[in-house]
Order: sequence, then structure tokens, then C-alpha cells
Amino acid sequence: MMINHVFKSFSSQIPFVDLDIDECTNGKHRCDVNAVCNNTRGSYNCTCKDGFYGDGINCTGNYL
Ligand SMILES: [Ca+2]
Repeated sequence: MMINHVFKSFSSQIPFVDLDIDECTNGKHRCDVNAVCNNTRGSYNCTCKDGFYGDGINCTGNYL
């Protein structure tokens, strides 16, 4: 079963949930420079910092 899962992970473009990559530390994330990156299992999310608004990928400053 374990070997089967490994082969699946190699054949898929979708990140394998059981082998999580910390996108926040390896630099693969696309968070805005004004966002905080949060690693999650199989993915990650970005949250705009205080004073910035957006989806985390693009954060717009409130004080520009
Ligand atoms: Ca991750």
C-alpha cells in the first residue's frame, strides 16, 4: 500500500497530501510580500497582514 501511494505521488501534478511540503519555508509560495504564509497539509494559504487587503496572493495596502 505504501509503495502504491508513492507511485501515485510521482504521477500526479497535485501535491501529495501525505508528503506535505512547507511552501512557506522553501520559497514556493505565492504570497504577497505583505502577506503571512501559513503552511497547511497538502497546500498553504496566505493572509494579508494588518492594514492590507486582498486574497493573500495580492494584498493592497490601506495606507499607500
Ligand atoms: Ca504545505
